[in-house]
Amino acid sequence: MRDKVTRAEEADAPTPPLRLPHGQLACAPEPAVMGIVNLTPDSFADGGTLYPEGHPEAGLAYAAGLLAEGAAVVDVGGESTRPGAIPVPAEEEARRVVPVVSGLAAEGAIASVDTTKPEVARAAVAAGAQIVNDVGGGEPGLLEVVAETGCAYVLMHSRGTPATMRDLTDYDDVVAEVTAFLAEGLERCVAAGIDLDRVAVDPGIGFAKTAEQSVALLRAVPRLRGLGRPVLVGASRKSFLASLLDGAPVSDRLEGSLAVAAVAAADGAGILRVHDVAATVRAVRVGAALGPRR
Ligand code: PMM
Repeated sequence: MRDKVTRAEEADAPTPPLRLPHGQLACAPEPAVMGIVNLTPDSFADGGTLYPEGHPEAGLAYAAGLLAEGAAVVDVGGESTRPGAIPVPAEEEARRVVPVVSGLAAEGAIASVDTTKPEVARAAVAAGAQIVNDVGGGEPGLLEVVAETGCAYVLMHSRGTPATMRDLTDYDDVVAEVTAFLAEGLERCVAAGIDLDRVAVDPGIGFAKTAEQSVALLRAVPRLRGLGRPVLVGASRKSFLASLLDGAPVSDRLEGSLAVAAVAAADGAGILRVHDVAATVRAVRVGAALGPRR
């Protein structure tokens, strides 16, 4: 009974916006849609088509398309995080992301940089990125850059590295442990001098999680909202969908991704990181209208 009351209270609390260096990102009444631009030769979802070495035009044109489809933010990444991916040196990663970030900033668009490296974050923020999307869980060096530059920050739960995370899925209670990690991470942000109105939290779907654990975390969005910050959900085209959809390959995961987006919107998620922007914008509009769920 107590649990029910808590869930209902959490579902009713308004989702705060994310404060940016220039303005803010509204995360309610519908979640902000964050479109993905992976500038890597080995991305699992788009096969590296946006990475013609030294030619940012393809990445920029693609990003402009996502904005036209309704993305509120474009997340630019230069290193694949898929399990087993090969690490990229910071200099090379910055060379990939900076031209696209600065092109987006020049157009007045909100760019986010997907990185775990302080040097890359610093270069991208200098080029105009307003959000550092940290899939590394908050290393002190990266928090320092966020505090110094005044950018916004996504704190994501993960364990290990892309090389090791598949073997790091032992949890007693995945929802409790991820929630505790994020709560502790928010405290580390405060200690580093980062105002919490600039921070979003993310359970890290697929990062050191089995399919069942990813599903449990998606069901826990109302509870994660209890942390008081916008909850980012990154589930688009991910492999847990294959286990729900008879092994569907990446190319057959659109409907599953949209189902997650609609339910996450109904549950009050603040930001959805997705590949298929136009379809997701429509799905979340309906999902948000049907929430909050009880
Ligand atoms: N997933 C990926 C990369 N970056 N960032 C956040 N905040 N949350 C995620 O779930 C996340 C991320 C991996 O997916 P991709 O290879 O399709 O970009």
